[in-house]
Amino acid sequence: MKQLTLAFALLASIGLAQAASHEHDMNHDMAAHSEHMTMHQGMGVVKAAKAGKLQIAHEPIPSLDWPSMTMWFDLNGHAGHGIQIGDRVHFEMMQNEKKKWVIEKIEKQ
Ligand SMILES: [Cu+2]
Repeated sequence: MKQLTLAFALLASIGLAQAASHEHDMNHDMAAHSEHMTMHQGMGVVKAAKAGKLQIAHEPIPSLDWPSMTMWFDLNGHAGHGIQIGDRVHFEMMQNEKKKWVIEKIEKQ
């Protein structure tokens, strides 16, 4: 949650009075933002891994109209810990501001 960290850093750097008035706008922005950040569910098998990324041969993802394919996903935070190559997984992902697909949650099936 880089954005949250940034938001808190911002809040900390401005005065309390300003922070109070800023809060409403920030909440509003976050609410609007979350509408774009739709979570999608996928199933697949982990094919490869590198720092902060997993390659998954995923099944079709109806919510995105994606066929099955093998692709790399970014991992958010601790997502992916304990997951190994060859694991069959269920995952939840969303597209970030840079249009990259990021796995927020992944678990072995
Ligand atoms: Cu894909």
